[in-house]
Amino acid sequence: MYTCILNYQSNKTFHLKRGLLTLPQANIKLLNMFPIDNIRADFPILHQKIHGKPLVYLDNAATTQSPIKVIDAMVNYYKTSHSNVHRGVHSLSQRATDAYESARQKIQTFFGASNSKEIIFTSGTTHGINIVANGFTSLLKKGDEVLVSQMEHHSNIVPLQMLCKRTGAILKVIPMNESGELNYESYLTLLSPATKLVFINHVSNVLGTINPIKKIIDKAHEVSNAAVLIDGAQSCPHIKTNVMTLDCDFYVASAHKLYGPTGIGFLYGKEAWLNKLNPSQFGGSMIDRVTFEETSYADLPYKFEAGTQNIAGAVGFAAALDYLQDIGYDKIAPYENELLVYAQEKLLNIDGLKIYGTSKFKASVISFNIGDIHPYDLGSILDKMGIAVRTGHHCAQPIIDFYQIPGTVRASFALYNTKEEIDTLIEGLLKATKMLS
Ligand code: C6P
Repeated sequence: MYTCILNYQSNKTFHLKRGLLTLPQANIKLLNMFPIDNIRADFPILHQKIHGKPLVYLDNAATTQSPIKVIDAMVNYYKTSHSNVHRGVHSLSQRATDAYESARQKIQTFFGASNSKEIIFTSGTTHGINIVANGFTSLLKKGDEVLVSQMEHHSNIVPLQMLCKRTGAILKVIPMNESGELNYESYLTLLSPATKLVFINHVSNVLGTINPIKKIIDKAHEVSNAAVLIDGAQSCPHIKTNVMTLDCDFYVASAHKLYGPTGIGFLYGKEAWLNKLNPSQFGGSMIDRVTFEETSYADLPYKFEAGTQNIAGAVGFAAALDYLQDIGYDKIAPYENELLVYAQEKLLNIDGLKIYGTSKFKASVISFNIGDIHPYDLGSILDKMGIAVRTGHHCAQPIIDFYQIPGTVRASFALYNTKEEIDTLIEGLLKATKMLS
């Protein structure tokens, strides 16, 4: 039986047979060449024991670990260049400013934005989404419509819900099916000239589904010229993204899902849209001129960067992008896909195990339950075996309600995971199931 698992932005599809990728010869070579031992050596945190057992870290959709190059870049910044940016004439401040602004440029080129003004530093995906949702307060009126998908993270649902409360706009939900795929036909029915905003994730953090975002963006533009925000939190570690090719209006992501530090991310917005949005955080750095009567805002991108930013985080973020670039998505994606297929096959051999999210196009995220065992119990026992998975609703309660379950166990794979670790997970699950049944 063949399954198509990967859907790149280029619409490339790899066919899989019994866990073996039937790739062109060149790509098979890439798989064989994947330098997993060297890569694992780059991540100091992986080489430790938890409860006396070697750590098996399978919670990468929550946070990825950082390679030593990222850690060193931040330590080096603090040792040699730490200061505040855009404020001082002194050398350290200039060094810090250079590091901060060159991180912005790195993000711009990595994600294919046309101008570094379109890259706003944020504390992460959630912050970026809030900037956009708050900014639309003055642009929406009663009766306008905003769309969100049923498989969205709370970070998308809640800011939009609040925006609707403030403006009288109506929140509409694009439904999904049992396999965890968006119902594209329903999306087309929901789209109308009243649609002003569409918020959608590229990859679901619970189901792993890769959504057809290019089609979604193009249709939104065609029908109503609605602005589309793509939540790239879960896709950017697996899928190379170019915001200009996608033609999305906004794109958000977090560095900590990309082997970078926590507390830093970015919002990409088309310049014309960012110019229309009002900022929602006010203070130093984001102003042009202040009197007691009136304040005018700074130009992009600073209008949205009030107060002192996470400068060391920006440095770490840039180093993480360098790290990813050095390895290359062309190697990472097939390797992670191989892990996904291997894990799915092994998991499905466990009696009573059900996978939630069986879309044709998936990233390396697997949510599952075993019989009636509570996911929290499974996760706690796995932890005692050194295996880190996430359990619960994963900040996407509507998905959990859809399946009428208490939550799921979620294993999510990164470029440093191995098939041996998946074997350890399977052994752990078999033991835990015996203990709990
Ligand atoms: N999902 C997970 O374990 P922040 O926290 O701002 O960096 O990212 C929020 C967020 C937004 N969208 C999606 C699709 C996400 O997956 C996340 C974070 C983590 O699944 C923590 S809940």
